[in-house]
Amino acid sequence: MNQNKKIYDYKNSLTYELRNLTLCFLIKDNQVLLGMKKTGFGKGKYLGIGGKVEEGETIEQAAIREVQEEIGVVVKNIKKVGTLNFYFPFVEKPQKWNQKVHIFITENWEGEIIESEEMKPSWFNKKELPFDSMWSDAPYWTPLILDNKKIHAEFMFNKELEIIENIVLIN
Ligand code: 6U4
Repeated sequence: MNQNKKIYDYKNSLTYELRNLTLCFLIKDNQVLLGMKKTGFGKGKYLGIGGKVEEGETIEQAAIREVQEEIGVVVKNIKKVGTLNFYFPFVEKPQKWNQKVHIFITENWEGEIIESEEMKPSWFNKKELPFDSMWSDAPYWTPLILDNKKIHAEFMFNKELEIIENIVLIN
């Protein structure tokens, strides 16, 4: 495919729905909880807490389940604050990589935050995020959702997994 092909053309050429994943950010005053992913996709990076939506569950149920599995707490009153579409047209089997991530935030949870086999959680000041250790798209949208904005963003990556095009909409 032509490297100059735009997100818009590419997404309209897809013949399948994007896979749904979740990301949840726990907020305490001016701090946000990120997890260092210890396994799988994105190992070694800091990100919100989440994972794949399983068959038979809603996206919100998946968000709650993933937080419980990964850091041991039950989140309450989660608020949907955005969606991210990620496109990887230049990798082998893009259908395995292309995905839609649903973002939630919350200030309420029950239980004690713990480290699991999948995640090592840490608190960060909202204004001092570890972008060098996060996904390259994180600086485009994380500060917005932490500033209470609702967003939709789309990112297209090249073969080296660098961003080659992005769209960030604030609702
Ligand atoms: P398993 O079931 O073990 O294969 P795993 O590979 O551990 O799953 P997965 O797919 O459950 O990971 O979750 C990936 C997580 O990474 C989701 O919460 C969504 C998040 N994520 C994916 N791409 C991202 C990106 N570009 N920027 C970001 N988070 C991303 O900040």
